[in-house]
Amino acid sequence: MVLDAALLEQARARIAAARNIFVLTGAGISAESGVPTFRDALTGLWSRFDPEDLATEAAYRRHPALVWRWYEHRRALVLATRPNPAHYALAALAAQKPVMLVTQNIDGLHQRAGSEHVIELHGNLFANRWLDGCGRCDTVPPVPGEPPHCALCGAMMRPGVVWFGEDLPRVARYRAEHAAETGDVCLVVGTSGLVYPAAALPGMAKEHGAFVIVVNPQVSALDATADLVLTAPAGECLPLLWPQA
Ligand code: BV8
Repeated sequence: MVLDAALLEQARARIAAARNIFVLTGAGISAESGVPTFRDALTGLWSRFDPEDLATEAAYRRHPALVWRWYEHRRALVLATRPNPAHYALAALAAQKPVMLVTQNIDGLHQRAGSEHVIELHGNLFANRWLDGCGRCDTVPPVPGEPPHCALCGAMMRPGVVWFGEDLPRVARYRAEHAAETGDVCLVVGTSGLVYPAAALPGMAKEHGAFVIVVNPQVSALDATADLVLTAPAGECLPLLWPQA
């Protein structure tokens, strides 16, 4: 992928001059780690489903084992991968200037690359919680491939992620909106810009005066909001945008 030198230089200058950078990442930043993007995540058993039909509470109540195994499959996938140069570059940037890192991803790769204070808008693949729990839930020994159940009330454990139709965690949403309102540069990396309310954040940043840079090898719904689009994979591009440790 040949990056336009003038655009690269313009992006470097904007980032170097920035006081406070708001970064929004999506599934594309983990693609070079081998984690399928959200819209590519449905393989094998789940290939006949649309993610928006599987990542819902209704689907989980209807087919708990199918949905639970999809998350178990994705947990195993993520555990077998490593952060890529894009994740590490963002961790290096945060050592040079204030970075507010907001991610739509649930894979935890930013944290494994050394980023702290990651704002996880859609939860985390490794944080389960109870569905209709009694408040004192404790698990019976889990059956592989089946969601664990509470020994006291029989409630089912569920993935600690935000499903479609569910509100975002209040604190994460507040912190993400604050980042959009205060960042003087908004760096959007690896997202199709199709899932709301996360996709509204770069527009909010622009309304508050931020310079918006999009990094994506494909066109995205956020290109129209961007002041500058770098058409490149994140792992190749981000390490070129600021000094690495
Ligand atoms: C809610 C966790 C309301 C689960 C996910 C307007 C306003 C508000 C809501 C809506 C709205 N319009 C519609 C809605 C409803 C819905 C929605 O947005 N639907 C879409 C499909 C139209 N939103 C919701 O339901 C949200 N909740 O609004 O609740 C509410 C309010 C009060 C009270 C009750 C309810 C919840 C949305 C969260 C859903 N959960 N994930 C799981 O993962 O299993 S979303 C899921 O999509 C992932 O988190 C993923 O990250 C996210 C977004 O997708 P992307 O990250 O962009 O990934 P995608 O595959 O699409 O694109 C990858 C990109 O990477 C591509 O552009 C590709 O070109 C690029 N790429 C590839 N390789 C690279 C690369 N880029 C860089 N480098 C590379 N190498």
